[in-house]
Formats: sequence, C-alpha cells, structure tokens
Amino acid sequence: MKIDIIIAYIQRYEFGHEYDFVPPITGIHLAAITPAPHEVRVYHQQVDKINLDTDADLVAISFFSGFALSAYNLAAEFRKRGKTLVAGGPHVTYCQEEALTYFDAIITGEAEQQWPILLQDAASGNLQPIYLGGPCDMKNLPTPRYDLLPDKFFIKKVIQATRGCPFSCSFCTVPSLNPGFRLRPVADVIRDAAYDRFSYWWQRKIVWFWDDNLTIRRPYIRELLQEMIPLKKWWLTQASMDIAKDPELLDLMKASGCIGVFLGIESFGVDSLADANKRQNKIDNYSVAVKEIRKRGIAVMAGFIAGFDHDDEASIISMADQLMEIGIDVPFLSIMTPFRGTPIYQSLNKEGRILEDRNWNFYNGYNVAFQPKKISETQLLQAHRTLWKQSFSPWYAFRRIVRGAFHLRLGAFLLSAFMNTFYACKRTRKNYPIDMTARTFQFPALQEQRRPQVHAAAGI
Ligand code: B12
Ligand code: SF4
Repeated sequence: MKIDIIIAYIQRYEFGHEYDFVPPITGIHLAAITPAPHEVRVYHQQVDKINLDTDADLVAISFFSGFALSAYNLAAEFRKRGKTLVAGGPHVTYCQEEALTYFDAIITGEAEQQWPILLQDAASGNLQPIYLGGPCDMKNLPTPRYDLLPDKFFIKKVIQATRGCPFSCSFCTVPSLNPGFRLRPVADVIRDAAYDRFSYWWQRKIVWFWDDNLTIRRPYIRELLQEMIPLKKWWLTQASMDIAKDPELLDLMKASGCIGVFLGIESFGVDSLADANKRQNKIDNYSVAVKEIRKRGIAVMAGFIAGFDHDDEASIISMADQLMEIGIDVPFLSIMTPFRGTPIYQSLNKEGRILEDRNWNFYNGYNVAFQPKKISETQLLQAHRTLWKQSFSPWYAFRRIVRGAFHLRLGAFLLSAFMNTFYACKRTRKNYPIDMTARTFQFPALQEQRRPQVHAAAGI
C-alpha cells in the first residue's frame, strides 16, 4: 500500500512561518516501523502543504488535542475522496469515540505492536475500528526516517532513548499514555545519534532527545552519556530539576556535549506546585539549581504554566521577572490546559469548571478552556499575554542573550540567542499567540457521524 502519514497542526501565532525549528519524531518513527513492501511518505502540516488528492491507499493522521479540528477537517476531505483513514496519538487515545467519527480505525497508546497488524488488516480489507496499543519494550527500534524530513526544519536529528516518567504531575498525560519507564539499548540510541546523512553541519551536530524525562535512571544515563562523548555532538533534552543535585551527572552532561536542558518549573507558588503534584520542584532551590546547570555552560530552558487555582493576575505577570531572576535562558509560557486523561481534567470536570463552549482549538497551550478559580477566563488569558509580551520584550530577550554570552558554551549560547531573537521578533512584529476567543476560524462543516454501528461493535 501507499501510505501518507500526516502530523496535523494549527498555527499558534498571529502569523505563520514557513520554516520551523525542530520536527516531531512521531511521523518519521511511524515511517521507520512501517514494514516493507508498504511505501510511506510523511507530511508535517506546520511546514508542508497537504495534498488532498494524493494517490495514497491509506492516510494516517497524528495529532495533539489542540490540532484535532485540523485533523478532523483533513479527514473529512480525504473521506470525500474515498480514502481509508486511520489515526493515533494522545488525543485519539482519550477521545476514541469522537475520533472514530472521522476515521475508519484508530490505534490507542503506543503503536509499535499494533501498526503492522493494522496495515496488514487494511491491505486485506479487514480493518478493525480499534487497535489497543500498549507500552513498547523499546528494544530493536529502527532509526527514524530522517530522510523523509523536509529541509524546512532547521534541526532534524530528533531521538528517543526512553519512554515514560515516574512522576505524576496533575496536568500531564504521560503517566497514563506511556505507563512505566522503559529504555532503549544504549547501542541503538548511539547508532541514531551518530546518523550523519544531513545537508548541514548543524543538522549533523545537534541531537535533540524527545524523551519525557531522560535522566531518571542514573546508571542508564551515565552509560549513554559516556558513549556520547566520542561522537562530539551537541545535545538537548527534558529532565527533572533533581539533576542539579548530582554534580557528577552534570559534569558528564557537559563532557558529552549537552547544550540545553528543559525543566518543567511550572510555577513560583508553593500551593500551585502542591496542586500540580510537582513534588520534585523546590522553589527555594530554583536559583541554585539553575546556576549549577548553567555553571557547566548548559542553557536552561523552562516551562511555566499560568492558571493554577492559586494564581491571580499579579502572580502570573510577576513570573516574567522571577524567571529572569533565577537565570532562565529560554522560557516557554503556557496556560493550564485540562487535557483528557489527566488528573486536572478529572477534578475540573467534577467541579463543573470545564468550559463546554470551547472547542479543541482552545487546547493548544495558549488559550483558556476551563474556569479559573480566582480570576475570570478573560483575566487569565490577558495575564498570560502580558506575561508573554513582557518576557519576550526586546529588553528582556537582549538581557538573556547577553547573559548567555558570558556564561554559556558556544552551542548553548547560539541556541539561547536564536530562540530569544525568534520570540522577540514575533513580539516586536505584534505576532502574539492567537487568542481563540477573538477569532473565528472558518472550519468546513465537520463530517456527520456516519459510523454508529462501529461504536457499538467497539463497545464504546
Ligand atoms: C517531544 C514532545 C514535544 C516536543 C515536540 C512536539 C511534537 N509536535 O512532536 C515539543 C517540546 C515541541 C512539544 C511541544 C508541545 N507539546 Co508536547 N510532548 C512531547 C512528548 C514529551 C513526547 C512526544 C513524542 O515525541 N513521543 C515519541 C513518539 C514516537 O511517540 P508519540 O508521538 O506518542 O507517538 C506514538 C503513539 O502516540 C502513536 N501515534 C501517534 N500518532 C499516531 C498516528 C497514527 C496514525 C498511529 C497509527 C499511531 C500514532 O504511535 C507512536 C509510537 O508508539 C509528549 C509526551 C508523551 N509521552 O507523549 C508531549 C505531549 C505530546 N505534548 C503535549 C503538549 C500539550 C504540547 C504543547 C501543546 C505544549 C504547549 N503548552 O505548548 C506543545 C505543542 C507544540 C507543537 N508545535 O506541536 C501533550 C499533548 C496532550 C494532548 N492531549 O494533546 C503531551 C502528551 C504531554 C502532556 N502534557 O501530556 N512537545
Ligand atoms: S515530570 Fe514531566 S513528564 Fe513526568 S509527569 Fe511531570 S510533567 Fe509529565
């Protein structure tokens, strides 16, 4: 069969961009685990035009909740053209019935075992509506199909070494989506990190780990990083803040070429961290932890969330200065989003605080889909936008870049300079995150529910 894999997307800023910094790994990983003789193409809606008149026999779409409406619209268009349609990913896993309205079949959870079975069933005309995926043992996974990535991505070498996370933050689906903590054999990861068939030196040089929490299992990460040293790469990952208490690990990270670590700091409020069940974060230690990491020349990227129950406008806006004070190099600022499959969704739903009139476009991390406790939805959105504008004002971005010039190693400095300039440019062009409440997006009418018999058969 000819298979088109599409990673759906909806622009999250006022103006789009034709190029992007770093790609998802999902599409090129699914392509790599697609058995021969199927032929596969991968499209990323954030940079590619989607060919609706494709000659593919099967169209497979992956999407986050915030991009679901785009995925459903694509599906509706493909259905008109008689294509067989399948889907997977975090949204589908928790919204199975809804997804089956648009797709002929779905895979829930991790798809490594079920994908070949689904393809075989599709090829023999025996496609089932639901394939229940489960945790993959991560052994013998092939190298992602980097060759299928368009040149519109600046960085291309995205890798996964581990899956899962032992923590259980209230807003995160990882504990239920990717249960357990699993590791790929170090040799497999090193093989992928050493992959060098890219056009530009930086694409060969930079390795971005798309792991949930790479550094959790210390003996494993030590072994992996020892093997990374001879490759002389620059690498980045997500990790928990407790790495700052492990100087030996930080030294090894430096020696193996780490240029950036993303920490989920989330909040400066003790009560908010408790609500988030983020027990690994200690506010009094933020400055010291960031300093310890930056002492090795490694840039600290960090995520912050606006909209905890204890947040008000002042506490949200003040994060712009607080994150500067603790030394963050690149901040990522989002709004609390009640994704299905998370404890926060369950409690907000129980309290009747999910805003039912907000469609999936409000689930893109930059909009409000629930009733905040202390302030109104509009105040939360506005406080977030003020925080965003202040954090990426030319002056704040410039200060972060200059600070980086003094403290960061070359790769980390370039990363910080590039990302801060990128966001500051968006800010100066008045190119803000899109306010969904102020916009009417013209989505074509969604496909009528046409498969009630399938729902019954699937028992959902
Ligand atoms: C890496 C990552 C990122 C990266 C890359 C984003 C990207 N587009 O891939 C970055 C840091 C940029 C990012 C950003 C965001 N992310 Co993110 N991210 C992750 C993370 C940690 C790993 C995803 C991954 O690559 N896994 C490895 C690949 C191989 O696995 P996979 O994508 O899950 O796919 C497997 C299955 O799901 C399935 N599958 C997936 N799609 C399909 C399609 C078909 C047809 C089939 C058959 C199977 C299938 O098969 C694959 C193999 O098993 C996950 C957490 C997680 N464990 O999923 C969060 C996660 C996906 N992110 C999430 C969110 C919310 C975001 C943001 C919106 C956050 C924000 N506030 O801005 C942004 C969106 C930005 C964007 N442009 O897409 C949520 C999504 C929740 C949801 N229901 O939508 C997750 C689940 C974390 C969470 N909070 O719970 N993210
Ligand atoms: S530490 Fe990160 S990956 Fe782990 S549960 Fe919390 S938010 Fe999710």
